[in-house]
Order: sequence, then structure tokens, then C-alpha cells
Amino acid sequence: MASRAPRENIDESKLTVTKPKSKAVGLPAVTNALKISLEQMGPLRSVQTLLAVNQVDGFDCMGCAWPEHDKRHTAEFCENGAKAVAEEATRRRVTPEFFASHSIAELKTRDDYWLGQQGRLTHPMLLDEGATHYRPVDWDDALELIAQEIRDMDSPDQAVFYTSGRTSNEAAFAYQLLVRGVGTNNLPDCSNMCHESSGSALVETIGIGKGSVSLKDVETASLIFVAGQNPGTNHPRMLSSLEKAKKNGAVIVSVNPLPEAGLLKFENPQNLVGMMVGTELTDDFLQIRAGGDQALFQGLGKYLLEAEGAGRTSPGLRTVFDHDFISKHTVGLDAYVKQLEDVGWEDILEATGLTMGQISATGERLLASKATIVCWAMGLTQHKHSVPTLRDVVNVLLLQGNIGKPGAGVCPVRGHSNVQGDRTMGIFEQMPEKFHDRLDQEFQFRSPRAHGYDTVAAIRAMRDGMVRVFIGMGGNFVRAAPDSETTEQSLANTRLTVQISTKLNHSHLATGRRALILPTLGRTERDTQRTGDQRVTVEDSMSAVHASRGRLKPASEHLMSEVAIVCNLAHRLFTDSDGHPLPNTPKAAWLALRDDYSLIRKHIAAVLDGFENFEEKIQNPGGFVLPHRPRDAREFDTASGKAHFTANHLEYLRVPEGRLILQTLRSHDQYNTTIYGKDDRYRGIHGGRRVVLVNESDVSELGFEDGDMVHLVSEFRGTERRAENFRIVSYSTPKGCAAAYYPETNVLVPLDSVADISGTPTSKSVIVRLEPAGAGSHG
Ligand SMILES: Nc1nc2c(c(=O)[nH]1)N[C@H]1C(S)=C(S)[C@@H](COP(=O)(O)OP(=O)(O)OC[C@H]3O[C@@H](n4cnc5c(=O)[nH]c(N)nc54)[C@H](O)[C@@H]3O)O[C@H]1N2
Ligand SMILES: Nc1nc2c(c(=O)[nH]1)N[C@H]1C(S)=C(S)[C@@H](COP(=O)(O)OP(=O)(O)OC[C@H]3O[C@@H](n4cnc5c(=O)[nH]c(N)nc54)[C@H](O)[C@@H]3O)O[C@H]1N2
Ligand SMILES: [Mo]
Repeated sequence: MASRAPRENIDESKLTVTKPKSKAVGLPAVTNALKISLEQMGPLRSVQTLLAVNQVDGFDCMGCAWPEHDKRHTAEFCENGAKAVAEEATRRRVTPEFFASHSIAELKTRDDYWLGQQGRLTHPMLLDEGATHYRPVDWDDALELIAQEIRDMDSPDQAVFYTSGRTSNEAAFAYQLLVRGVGTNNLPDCSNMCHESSGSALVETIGIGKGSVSLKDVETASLIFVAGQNPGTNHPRMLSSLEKAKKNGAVIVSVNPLPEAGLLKFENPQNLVGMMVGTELTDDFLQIRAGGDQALFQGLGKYLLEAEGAGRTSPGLRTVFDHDFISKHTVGLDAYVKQLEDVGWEDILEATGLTMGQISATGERLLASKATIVCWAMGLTQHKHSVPTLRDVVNVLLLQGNIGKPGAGVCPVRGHSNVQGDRTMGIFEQMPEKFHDRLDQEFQFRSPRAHGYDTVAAIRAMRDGMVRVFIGMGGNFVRAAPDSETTEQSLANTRLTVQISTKLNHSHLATGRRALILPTLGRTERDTQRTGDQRVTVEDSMSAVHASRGRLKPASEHLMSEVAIVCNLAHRLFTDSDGHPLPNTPKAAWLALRDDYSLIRKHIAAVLDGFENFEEKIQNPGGFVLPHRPRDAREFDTASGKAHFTANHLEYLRVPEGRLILQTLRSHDQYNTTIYGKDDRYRGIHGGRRVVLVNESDVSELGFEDGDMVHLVSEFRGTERRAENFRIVSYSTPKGCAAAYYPETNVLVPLDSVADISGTPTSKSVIVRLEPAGAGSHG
């Protein structure tokens, strides 16, 4: 298989490379964000929107899921947030005339950046069978077409309903009810490709798949690990929290193959002094080999075990281990200790690429810490052995009683702004029985129990011709998913693909026999329904739920809110011509829910724990925090009722001769598959994206020079996948470990290469070789 990804129209001629930065944010961040805002929105709209981001009674920023403080700054500034807002609030438009003058074939040759730059979608559009262009369609006809395809299916499992994590709680709840009303649990979501490994490991060990810390915990911790995460780019507001933690005396250990700018040094734009001086955030930087984190945490467990044996102590204890916590709240210590005794230091050093001195020093940091937090993101979740890796993170925390104690805990830092809320609402192909029971009771029907497809399973099912209808509630499935070509061919096997979207993307061009684009409101926009302006709610990374209300005039008068699209479709599918519910469908007053979202919140309150008095609780500007038993009471909803130590066989990546382990990651100018611009300022990449960062000695040992053009060839079980024309950049990364941007390199990620247990594509460990590209062949 060869990547013939869009190429004709990709211009990389302006690509230049400079020295990477060692600090993040500061003045360039402010000017860069303002430039993009002004380009997209103009001055008035820029001020209106940027002042409302994350403000009480404003809209929730869709930039990331890092929580807001109760007392927010006016214009809490974040470059990432400002760019995400500008991208949505842009004044550019993709109209029916645009579609009339651009064929699908032509649009396919454009890159993600160009498509995104065209602006907001304004009309529902239909691609007829065999047609070369989309044409406008009425909302009624569009919804009827979907309903008819669904009615025509032989089995409810022939439909797949994808969700991206920007969807509000209200839309997500209505959507999952629609899907279960159709009779399937085929609810793949972006989380399957993101923090699924975190959920799998945490549910098993502490009984809940969510983080156990609050902002206050972060700010009062004594030791914070930031592992497999690049907050300077992806969660810039987290840097302010880390800065506060640091002022309060915290030690920060960064674990990453790359020296990421924000982690090393941070200039806080909120604070003039901070901007002049900058804070050295990281105390210790562990430049780990890709996939070496399980070994690191086993090494730390082993270090603590040896210290315990030597009679040393943790603060406030007479031993290293917190035996009181361990005996009251955990099971499984013995098997874990046995495993630590069996694992050898040589393996740990080889797997991590670190020295014994570095591991001992980090062990000493733990020994000195009163309260430890481990934060992580995609560097830990997107490997084959991610679930065992995260179990080993939990093990180390449990040893010193670091769950359910102030300043301590697990902190998986979520990506999409409401990805955690969507899960809470039931966007999951395998919700627990209790959820189904409560849903059935509330809506007087029987929801299906058989587990549905996750993302990878959905692609396989489409590939194998088992799916007739694909609906995407936001997101950009074809570019976010692994194995781009297989995914595109799989979508082509369906009868109908439907994308509910704000902006044009490649998923509108990777279609089934017929395709619909349903344009929807973004979070910045006023959502006016029959009973008046509506608000929606979202849940952040720390389980705080709060309201969000858009203020801007919608991008077009033809947009329909996500909630309205779902409710209108459900009404069509589930009621007869007199408006009575059909048998075996959820008994919901769909049109009333559409007109008044507070009625959806009533249902949510009835089905889900922690949402009692939902409507009242969101009057409170900061919203409310959902219960989390390990955090609140050291209680664990696991099989044993206790937290579980686990004994995990040590796994790590070995680099085959002449090959590299490629991680696929984000640049500074992108939001997942949305490309804001072609610079990655902190890493010194400008004007282009087709670069591969390689360790200097690998460059020469593989027979290349910095600046050479190469093809990336991934090798997996005898099949090759290619991404062509990348420029080699010598970069500080451990030997054997390379990096390139997602989504250009998704074509290299094999569909069948997934994390054990969680099924997450191994986007951070793709085995590749570099092939010389003919001179001047790029562009
Ligand atoms: N501006 C912006 N903000 C975003 C996003 C965006 O695209 N743009 N995306 C949002 C989403 S959905 C998500 S999930 C988050 C993603 O946030 P991140 O997880 O920070 O995103 P990535 O760019 O994938 O970066 C992964 C980091 O892990 C490191 N890493 C890779 N492999 C390993 C490893 O084996 N071990 C360790 N220790 N580190 C490793 C990489 O060097 C990199 O620093 O950000 C969210 N916020
Ligand atoms: N190789 C590789 N692949 C990866 C990753 C990686 O690190 N490496 N990361 C994975 C991760 S962590 C994630 S989360 C996924 C992301 O996967 P997705 O969530 O599917 O992708 P996005 O790029 O965030 O989706 C962008 C599109 O969403 C639509 N959109 C934006 N706002 C709204 C809205 O308010 N409503 C609606 N209905 N639509 C909207 C726009 O049309 C836009 O084009 O990608 C995954 N894929
Ligand atoms: Mo994500």
C-alpha cells in the first residue's frame, strides 16, 4: 500500500528550521494569537469573543479540558484557546457556491490547512450517488434521508455513530438515547484514540476512569510528574497551575523523549513579572525512550521497595510505604512486590534509556514528597502496553497513599473540552449495566446490552461491508483514525455517511455512496430555540460540570444545533404520524427536549448519579463537582471494594536494526486535525509540516544528513505503509526515537496495531524506516 495522500496542492516550499525554544508563552504567544484572531474575526469580534472565553456566563473554551479557576481573570489568556475560538468564530464561509465551484476530486487534493481556512459551513449539503459536487438540500429532506437509510437496515448494528469530544452534555445524552433507541451500542468516539488506556487502567485499579485531583491539589502538591504530555502547546493554562504549584514549593519532574519548551521554562502572559523573568518549571527532565514509562515506574516502585527494606521513611510516616492506607484500602501488594523483585535494573535502564543516577534521584524525590501527583497525556496512552504502564503509575502512587489525600492523585489530562462529559453521558460502546437499567426505567424501553464497536472495530466492520450508515457527531473521523487509506476505503463501503460539522474537513470528502454535511452551531454561538436562548453544560478534566452559553450571531441562519438535529431525527424515527411513540423506542418528548434543553437536564438528573438538582447547581457560576469516591472518601468501586495493586510484566519497545520508533504528535499550530498554521514555533519549525525529527547520530548512522528528504515507510506484519517527502530535522530525542506530525502520518499507523485492553491505536510507536526521496521530489 502506498500513500497517495493529497499532494498536488501542498506547498512546503517555505519550510525553514531554526533552533528550538527553551521557553513557552510570553509575548510571542500573545502576538501570534492576536494575529490569527484578527485575520479570522476582525477587531470587534476578536474582543467580544476573547473576553468571553471561560468567563462566568460566557462559553466554555473548546481549546482543552483543563479546568477554570472559580475566580477567573478577565481575558484569561491562552494562545491555544484564542486560536480555537478564532477558528470557529471566523468570518469566512463555505457556501453552496463554494461547493458548486469545487468538485470532491479537487477538494481531495487540498491539505487539512487549506480546507479549514475556507471557513464555516453554512448550508446542509448532499452528495448524490455518483455526483461530483455537493448540492444544497433542505433540512427536512436531509433528515428523512437518514431516517430512511436507518429504517432500511437489516440490523441496528449496521449503523455507526461516532462522537468527537466537543459535543455538549445535552447533545451527547440525546444522541446516545437516539442510538440506543435505534438498537445498537455502536458509539465509537475520539476517546477510543485518546485516553481510553487511562480509563481502562483506572477503572480496574481504583474503580473509576477519571482523575482524582482538583486544581487545588495541583497547586499544593509537593511533587508533580508531567509524563507524556506537552502542556505548553496543548494545555497552556496548565502551566499557570504548575507555576503556582512551584511557588508553593512543588518539585516538577518532566518525563518526555523531547525537551518540550513549555515544560522547561514558562513566561506567564497574565503576569508582567512572570513575563520578564519566566519560571523554570521543570526541576528534573527525564529524557525517556519512547514507551519506557512502564519501566520507569517499575524502577521507582523498586527504588521505594529497597528504601523500605533499608528502613527509610516517607514524610509523616515511620516507613516508606503508607501501611495504614495499604492495609485499609488496597489489595494485591504482595504480588506487586514479587514482580518488582523479579524485574532487573538492566531491563529498566535499557527500556528507559536513563541512568541509575536519574532513577535514584527521582526515587529520592518520591521519598521526600508529602503528596505526589502524576499528570499524563498521549505519550503514555498511545502505546501497545499503555494500560500496564498506567497500572504501574497507579502502583507507585498507592505505595505512599497518594490517592484521596490533599495534593496527591492521578491526573490524566483530557484533550477535547467535553470528552469526559460525553463519557459520563453514555457515549461509550460498553456502558455498565447500571446505566442501561436507569436509562430503560427513565424512558420505558429496553436498551441493547451487547457491546458495540469502538473506533478500530468500527473501521474493521465498515471495511468488511457490515455497516450501511455512518454518522459523525463532530470530529474528523477519516483524518483522526489510524491507517488513513484503509479508513477512507472503509467509509466508501457504506451507503450513507453523515457529518455534523462546523468546518470543512477531509471527512466530508471520504464518503459513502451518498453523503450529507449537516452544519451546526459552535460553542461561541447563540443557540435560540422556541423557548428562548439555551445553554449547555460541559465537564472538565477534574469532573467539574458547568454551563456554557454562546453569544455570537450564528455563522448562518441555516445552522441547526446538535441537540435539534438529534431530536428532530429521533422524532422522525421513533414516533408515528400522530406523534405517538413507536413500540420499543425510548418514550421521550423529543420536540419538547429540542425546544428546551433544561428538560434534557431533567432526564440526565434522573439517570445519572451526581446530577441531582442539576438545573439549580449550574446557576452557580463555577458549576459543581461530580462525586469521585476514591478522591472524596478513599472508597473504591472495584470487584474487591479496594484499590488494586497489579503485577504487570515489563514491556518495552526494541528498535529493530536500521529502524526508528516514530511518535505522531501535535505541532503548536494545530488542533488535532485542524491546522491553524504551518509553524511549530517552540520546536523551531516554520512554514511547513512534513518534517521528521530524528536523533543526530541516527541521522548519520542511517546514512543521511540534516535537511535530506525522505519517505517514511512503516512496517507491520509484513505490510508496508508509506508517507512521502519529509524533511529530516536533527533534533534532541533519544536514539531510535523519531517524531512527526499527526494527521499527515496517520497513513503509517496500522489499523491492527492497538493497545492491549483499551484498543487505542499505537500512534506513539510506529516502527518506520527512512528511504531517500529523489532530489527535489517534494511539493
Ligand atoms: N493546541 C492544541 N491543544 C490541544 C490539542 C491540539 O491538537 N492542539 N489536542 C487536544 C487533545 S484531543 C488532546 S488528547 C491533548 C493532547 O495533548 P498531548 O498528549 O500533550 O499531545 P501530543 O502532541 O500527542 O504530545 C504527546 C507528548 O508525549 C510525548 N511522548 C511521546 N511518546 C512518549 C513516551 O513514550 N513517553 C513519554 N513519557 N512521553 C512521550 C511527546 O514527546 C509529546 O510531548 O491536547 C488537547 N489540546
Ligand atoms: N496519529 C495520531 N492520530 C491521532 C492522535 C495522535 O496523537 N496521533 N490523537 C487522537 C486523539 S487524542 C483524538 S482526541 C482524535 C481527535 O479526533 P476528532 O475529535 O475526530 O478530530 P478533530 O480534529 O478534533 O475534529 C475537528 C472537526 O470537528 C468539527 N467541529 C469542531 N467544533 C465542532 C462543534 O462544536 N460541533 C460539531 N458538530 N463539530 C465540530 C469541525 O468540522 C472540525 O473539522 O484524534 C486521534 N488521532
Ligand atoms: Mo484527544
